Amino acid sequence: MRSILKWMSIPMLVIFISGCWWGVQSEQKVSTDESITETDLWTPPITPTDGLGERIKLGFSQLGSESDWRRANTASITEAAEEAGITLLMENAEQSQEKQFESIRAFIKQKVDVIAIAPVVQSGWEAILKEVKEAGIPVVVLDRSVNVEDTSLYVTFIGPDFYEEGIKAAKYAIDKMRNHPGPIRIAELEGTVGSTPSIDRGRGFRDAIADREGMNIIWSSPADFTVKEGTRVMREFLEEAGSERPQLLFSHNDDMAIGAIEAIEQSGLIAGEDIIIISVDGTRQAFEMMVEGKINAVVECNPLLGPLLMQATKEIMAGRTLPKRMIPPEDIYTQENAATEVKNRKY
Ligand code: GYE
Repeated sequence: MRSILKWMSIPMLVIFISGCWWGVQSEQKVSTDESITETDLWTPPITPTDGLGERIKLGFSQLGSESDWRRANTASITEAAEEAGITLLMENAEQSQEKQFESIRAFIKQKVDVIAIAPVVQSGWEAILKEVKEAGIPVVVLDRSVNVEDTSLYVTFIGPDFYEEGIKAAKYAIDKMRNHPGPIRIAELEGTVGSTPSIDRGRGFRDAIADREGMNIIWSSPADFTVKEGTRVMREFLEEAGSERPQLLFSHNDDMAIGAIEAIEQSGLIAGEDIIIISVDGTRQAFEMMVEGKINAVVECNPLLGPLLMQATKEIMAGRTLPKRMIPPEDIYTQENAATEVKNRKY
């Protein structure tokens, strides 16, 4: 295998490896970023295994358990590791980057074969990733990304395109409000400060609403991706707004939207009518709320990354080069198709 790989050009490799992936994950087609250059690609310092030796040991630093998305993500990784016969050492950092560093150092000491990280925030990773590189352990970045200049510090980033999710949400908002004379007052519940999904969903949404005059984000605050904070922050928005209430809410995840609905209903307003609600993730509970008419649209963000992570881990251990970026496919759902889709939701 190694000798075949040696003479393949990088674009060929990307296609070749994508091919392997698509074979394994046929129901979950992954796209890759083909703008990646040869120097961006990580070359394995390890001796490839033939798959017959000891079980692969994967250390995974999960960032927390703040939402239904996160719980589904943790379950997917646990199940996929078991199915793949990979020994998983998983640590929950409870939203602390410092704790993530500690578990990563512990993984180095335990001599795991591969380290996967779902980073709570995107900055501050350079030094720890250098430590991991010096220890000769390959890193997979999962879900949220890291902002590092030297991208050779990780092998691949498997995770959604959050900017695109923000754009999808904004396009729905523009369409939904097309007959509204405006100006349109928008409230935004942001996720964890400094996290990639919060930064990029906010950016995508803003860039896309700039196309339609009179759509203004009047209220915007972080609510940490949780139900509880969603209720608290939305209550504050409504109190501040008085009779000039928001006409549209963009929530960076379903949990905060569900929390916000509680505040909206407590204030005597009708969620989904008096205030149009758009959120991100696509949890079963959000689908049920769409069926009830309380949420208008949900941009899907896929947490079921376990099989992709296990596949990547095996490819790395087999000495193969991976595409630098893998993006799971995602959709947008509205009240029109929620009832037929709700039963298909896996999380
Ligand atoms: O949207 C949110 C979770 O990083 C994509 O984190 C993930 C986000 C997800 O808490 O619900």
